[in-house]
Amino acid sequence: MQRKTKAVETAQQMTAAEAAVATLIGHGLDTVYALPGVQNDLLFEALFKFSDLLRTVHTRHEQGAAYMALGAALATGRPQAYAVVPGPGFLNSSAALLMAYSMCAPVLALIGQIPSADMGKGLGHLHEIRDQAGIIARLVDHTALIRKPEQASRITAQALRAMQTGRPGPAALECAMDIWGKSGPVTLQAPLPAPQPKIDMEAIRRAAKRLGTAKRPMIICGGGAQDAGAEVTALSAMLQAPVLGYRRGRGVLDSRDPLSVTMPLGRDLWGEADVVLAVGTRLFIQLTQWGIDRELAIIRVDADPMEHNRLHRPAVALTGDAKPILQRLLAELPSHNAKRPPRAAEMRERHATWRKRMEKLAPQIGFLEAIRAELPEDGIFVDEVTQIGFASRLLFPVYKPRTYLSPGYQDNLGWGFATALGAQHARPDVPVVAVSGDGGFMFTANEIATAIRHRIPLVTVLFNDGAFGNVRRIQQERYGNRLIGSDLANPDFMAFAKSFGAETARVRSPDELRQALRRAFAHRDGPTVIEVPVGAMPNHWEFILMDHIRGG
Ligand SMILES: Cc1ncc(C[n+]2csc(CCOP(=O)(O)OP(=O)(O)O)c2C)c(N)n1
Ligand SMILES: [Mg+2]
Repeated sequence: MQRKTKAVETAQQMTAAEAAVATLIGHGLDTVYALPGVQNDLLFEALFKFSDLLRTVHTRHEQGAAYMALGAALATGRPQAYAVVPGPGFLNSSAALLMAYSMCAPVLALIGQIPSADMGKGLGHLHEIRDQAGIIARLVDHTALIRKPEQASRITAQALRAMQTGRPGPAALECAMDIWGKSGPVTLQAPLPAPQPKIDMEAIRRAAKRLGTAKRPMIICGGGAQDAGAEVTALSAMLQAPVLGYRRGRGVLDSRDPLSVTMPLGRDLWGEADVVLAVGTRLFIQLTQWGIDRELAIIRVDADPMEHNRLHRPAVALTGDAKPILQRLLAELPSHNAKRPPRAAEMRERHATWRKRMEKLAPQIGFLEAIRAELPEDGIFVDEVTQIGFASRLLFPVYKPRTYLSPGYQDNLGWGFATALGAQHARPDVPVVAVSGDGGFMFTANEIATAIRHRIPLVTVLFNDGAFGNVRRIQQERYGNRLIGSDLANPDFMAFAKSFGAETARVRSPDELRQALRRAFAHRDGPTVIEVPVGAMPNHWEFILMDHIRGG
């Protein structure tokens, strides 16, 4: 039954921009990441008016604003917003918006428009772009144009609801520059409840029976399991089922639990399992690389019903948020559950065996251990498309949900620094550390200025090998050492970071890194950049790109 939501206040005279901003505040948002310009002047007037309740964090490039909103959304699990001018402003933010879509992150883009009377006429207004709405609609599932102040609050609330409905993800609102400033009688819209799909209890029972009678059950978590840590942990213990989290599923089950696995051990376990419970994951690697056969039954839990059958028809499909579904499953399971011997000792041994085989990654392991030793349990680690990042996906222990942010299937190089800034801004209570290569860091290094301006104490560990090292290695190993476009002329990173006012350190060993991190985490007034000069790093790909283990 759809509940009618009451208007929180009676109508009052407001501009469209004020209505939108007041609605964001009414939904619990406390920040807009933004970069101004003439089309959004009247939006910024509203942001000024409400600045006691909603902070405007301005960046130096629109990609920075959008990545910061993404980082804030990933670190908190709550919706976040950014605002940019149309045309180039929107396009500058688009790689981050694309990424928010691929990561199912609730990011709201507020995008300006040319004067309403001329939209679509192709006159060539400042920042005009053909069919902006059409381009936006390719990037996000929900988009709307604010046409009148009277509609602005409801349209904003609908966008925020859409971001939490079904498969979560970004939404976008456009508003013409003259409409932002138009006044009218506005009734502020309270949050609209997101419809929850009814949980299929018959499917819960079938899933419980399958899992309960399984000999070697296994759980696989993706980003959609991040808010179901307690339930996954309880299910894992009840079933003695190992839990595989790679990248976006890391931290759902604490890495210190011997049943918590990542790759490559997860692949061995996939090869042995008879029933897999897949929670909020596309199972892309498993189904396209590791293989599937009739001996393995899959139970899927996904907020998006389209996801269940994309690659394979599961034995049981459950649609909705993971948490309530797993709670039902936990209640149903004991009446079906077989007794299984505890697997802790076996799992410890298997972890140790793989750990030995991965010793060739010693340089990466050393630095990752140093970071883990200094980063508190609830500190946040932001992964990047760099060799240390790839190794972290396999080897960095993660203790809690939402403390390991990994860039999803888009794998945008250069997301890390700005996204981590957003995470640190939204979670000032915990330290955030970003790792980065010299290549990726320079994508958003300009945002050191943002960290200084807004006193964001992000700690960045920058691994400088003077190259797009990952690309260089591929050229060396696969393309006869024909090196092209992979060497980098770098600034003196310490002088560069210092010139903004950042704290800096240059370290050469894991021990030195630990000391530098200790100092950096104690400095809560602004950013620190720690440079680690490194040589070529050993190849990690054999532990990530592994071929089939089932299905012939
Ligand atoms: C947006 C984007 N452009 C290009 C790539 C391809 N790419 C993947 S890794 C990489 C090199 C990264 O260099 P660096 O950040 O220095 O890390 P390193 O490999 O040296 O450790 C490139 C260019 C990408 N993943 N994303
Ligand atoms: Mg590099």
